[in-house]
Amino acid sequence: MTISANAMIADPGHLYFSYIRPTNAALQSLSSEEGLLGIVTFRTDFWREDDGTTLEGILQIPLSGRGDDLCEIWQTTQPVVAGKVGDITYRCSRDFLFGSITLTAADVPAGNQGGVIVPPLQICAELAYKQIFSLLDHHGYPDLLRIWNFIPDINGVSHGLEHYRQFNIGRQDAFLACGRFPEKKNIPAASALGSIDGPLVVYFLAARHKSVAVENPRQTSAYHYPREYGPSSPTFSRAGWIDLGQQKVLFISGTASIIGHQTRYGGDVAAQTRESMANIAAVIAETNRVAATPLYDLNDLSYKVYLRHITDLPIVRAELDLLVTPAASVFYLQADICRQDLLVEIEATAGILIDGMA
Ligand code: 3EB
Repeated sequence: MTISANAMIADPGHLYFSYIRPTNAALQSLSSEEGLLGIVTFRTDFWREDDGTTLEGILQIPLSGRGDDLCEIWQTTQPVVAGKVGDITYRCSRDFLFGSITLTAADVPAGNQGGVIVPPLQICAELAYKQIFSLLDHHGYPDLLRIWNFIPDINGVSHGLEHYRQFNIGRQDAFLACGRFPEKKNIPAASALGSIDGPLVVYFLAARHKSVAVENPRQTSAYHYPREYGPSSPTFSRAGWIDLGQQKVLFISGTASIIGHQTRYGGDVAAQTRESMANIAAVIAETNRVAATPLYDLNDLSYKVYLRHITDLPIVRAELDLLVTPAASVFYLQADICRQDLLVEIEATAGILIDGMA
């Protein structure tokens, strides 16, 4: 294929992601690769060298370490530069920016709003999202495509409110303050999981080009959940879809056994898995409808499955094996889920390349 100079200027570059179980050596050689946007590890053991130092440029998510030895790698075909601003560490190409921010609630004093205490975690969530939006606005990556939130002790309660609900207030306040809400301003796809103690960790992928937010007809949009789930609703969309020309990338948010706004099958992890997958299938159908082309199906996706109880893994795997080709990439991690009655959350991503399209 010949590419004209103009086409090269317009080419946003491809976006590659992979889920692997690598060694320290493999990671070190990866971290010197040209188009590297980010490396995320969910392991707890190998990120330290023998001398106790941390591998440069690798984001460590503080999960329990039960589940797969997973590393997530984000790369592009364009040159990448690294930067740091405020509490954010990032790497960006001309068209993509991958970043992370880590804030410790214990370092932030509780606030006071007209005599009402503002919990430190809520303040951290608001600060994290405000820093992210300011970075993206300043550097010209207006579209927050996908974001992952790891909330310490997510179902724990302090200041009379569950941590996840505190997080939701701070997150929504930042969207409002930065003019990114109401929803027509494009809400990102997201996952929200519980981490083991420690800091709030958020990582994200943003783009210069606009993505399309997709909702699920079987579910109330999360940003319209009623108040019974907390004072502020969660600000995320069910999926984000971005058309890069030859490549069409789909990010499906963490998806659970929720119909409308209600949890289904509390206590039954097999049924929750089937319902989550039915929701993912509905999001795919909705994406194909919006794209006006049957671009995706369940077998094109790479999956990350978060289990509240790692002992449920054989049950969940057996359900997925019935629904998805054995060739699909499926990784399992242990993490708490944002509602006490949810046992499983599944996220998925597809980065299909279309040959012969300009
Ligand atoms: C749900 O649908 C399940 O708060 O960012 C999934 C994905 C969930 C993202 C978030 C929450 C979030 O409400 C939980």
